[in-house]
Amino acid sequence: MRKINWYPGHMNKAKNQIEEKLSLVDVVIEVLDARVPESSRNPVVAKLTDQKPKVIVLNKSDLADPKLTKRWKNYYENENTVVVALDSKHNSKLPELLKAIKKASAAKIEKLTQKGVVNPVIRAICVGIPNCGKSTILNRLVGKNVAVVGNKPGVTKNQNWLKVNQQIELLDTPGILWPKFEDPEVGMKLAAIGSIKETVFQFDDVALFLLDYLHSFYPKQLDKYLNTIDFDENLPELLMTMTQKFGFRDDYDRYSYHFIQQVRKLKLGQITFDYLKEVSHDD
Ligand SMILES: Nc1nc2c(ncn2[C@@H]2O[C@H](COP(=O)(O)OP(=O)(O)O)[C@@H](O)[C@H]2O)c(=O)[nH]1
Ligand SMILES: [Mg+2]
Repeated sequence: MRKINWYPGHMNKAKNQIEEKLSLVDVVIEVLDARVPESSRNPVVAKLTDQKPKVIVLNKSDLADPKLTKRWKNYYENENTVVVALDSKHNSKLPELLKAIKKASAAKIEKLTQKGVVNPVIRAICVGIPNCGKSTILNRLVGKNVAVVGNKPGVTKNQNWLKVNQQIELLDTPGILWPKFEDPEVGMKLAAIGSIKETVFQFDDVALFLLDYLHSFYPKQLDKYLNTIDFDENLPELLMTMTQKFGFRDDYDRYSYHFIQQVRKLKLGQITFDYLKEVSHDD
């Protein structure tokens, strides 16, 4: 598998920036793409935020396989982590997320209340890789409350906080992270879902990856899409046949691009690209 080099450099700088921001917040909202929860997760941030109450958002769940989303939710949930699946594009309010933030910060609120703080405010930040939906979520949460709460003396320099409601404030700039670099398959998956620039990968590489993945995990959907075309173990041959049968003559590259688009547009159904077998907390 050819390796995709999608976000060169700046890794350490980003890590330091995130670390700095994390020190300012009570709760971390880690946004993942529900179609690729593990592949859109940054292992460094998972570690950096280990000790913080956390909300994991499985965003774009409207595009993901609901069965798998349930499994991933179950997989990530623990006493420090509340997980919610969201479609933040088509919902103007995100009450489940507010509830999750409250739940994750319950201990902190309790502590502040015991200290005598009258209306404790919880501070949160959205973090995640580019394109996972951080800005969309931030806008949904803040809604019309775009008022900048302003700098808090002693807490932060040059950081603006946005008011979500009486109890929650959100850092106005999300933390941007990088996905795993080492694993070429992660690159293929992120290319498949449209999260990395189209200039850094070959369409046929990604189309072939998709055929292989769909054949293994979503054979029925693939068969239905192939219609009268018989599946061919020789995937480049199959892709060529598809190119011709679907009216793209011998334009393998253009059809590859079209096929990727079809998958993104759910023409093969809701697909999750990080597969997870049934899990239970007793395992
Ligand atoms: N289908 C779907 N699209 C979403 C969802 N959330 C965000 N998007 C889209 O994903 C793209 C990237 O979102 P954005 O908020 O800019 O991501 P950011 O780079 O993390 O800030 C935009 O086109 C959004 O409309 C979602 O839950 N479902
Ligand atoms: Mg953004």
